Amino acid sequence: MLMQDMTYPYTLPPLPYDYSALEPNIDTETMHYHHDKHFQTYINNLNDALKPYARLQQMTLRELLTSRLAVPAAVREKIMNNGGGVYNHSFFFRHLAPASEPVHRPTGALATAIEKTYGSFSAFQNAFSEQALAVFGSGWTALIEDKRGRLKIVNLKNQETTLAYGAEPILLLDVWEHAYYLKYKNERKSYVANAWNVLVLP
Ligand code: MN3
Repeated sequence: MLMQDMTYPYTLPPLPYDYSALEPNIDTETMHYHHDKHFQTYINNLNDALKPYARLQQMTLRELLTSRLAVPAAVREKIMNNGGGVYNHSFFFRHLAPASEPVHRPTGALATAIEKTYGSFSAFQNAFSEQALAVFGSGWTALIEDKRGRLKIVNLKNQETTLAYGAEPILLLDVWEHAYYLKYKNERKSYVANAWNVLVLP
């Protein structure tokens, strides 16, 4: 079951590959910190915020994130921020794979849609990378299909999610510094360029 369909209490899903599997594109130490510490912290904080609210504990993560006003004001920001962090990271880690696997180029309907919208996969990569470099501070870059069925690259601040667009991410790249700083330092551009070797395209 996907994490977005789960309810309280949330637990850290194991990485579906080894911590070193994405080397040298994403280093082992970053994977340990990012998955075991950062992701775990969002999960802990979300559980902590939900602890006193039996009603919210019955709601799935997706329901929580799309029912902002149903969440008491006292914990709304905490649940939206940390729930968003859980949603985004659950997607992010699941949609990375070792560079050797043949899953890093779009196929089928997505390949056709990308070509139609951007001209070519490499033109799409350039557009997506450029947008990832334009995220000011912490956030994410995502590819979504909007409500009219068009592909769209969107930037998300902090732990906002694509659910704000009524969509699940097709592709989602973490551009918080914690995603790359240990290896790439301030070179987000190199991180984004190398991320294409390990990002999974459906
Ligand atoms: Mn992160």
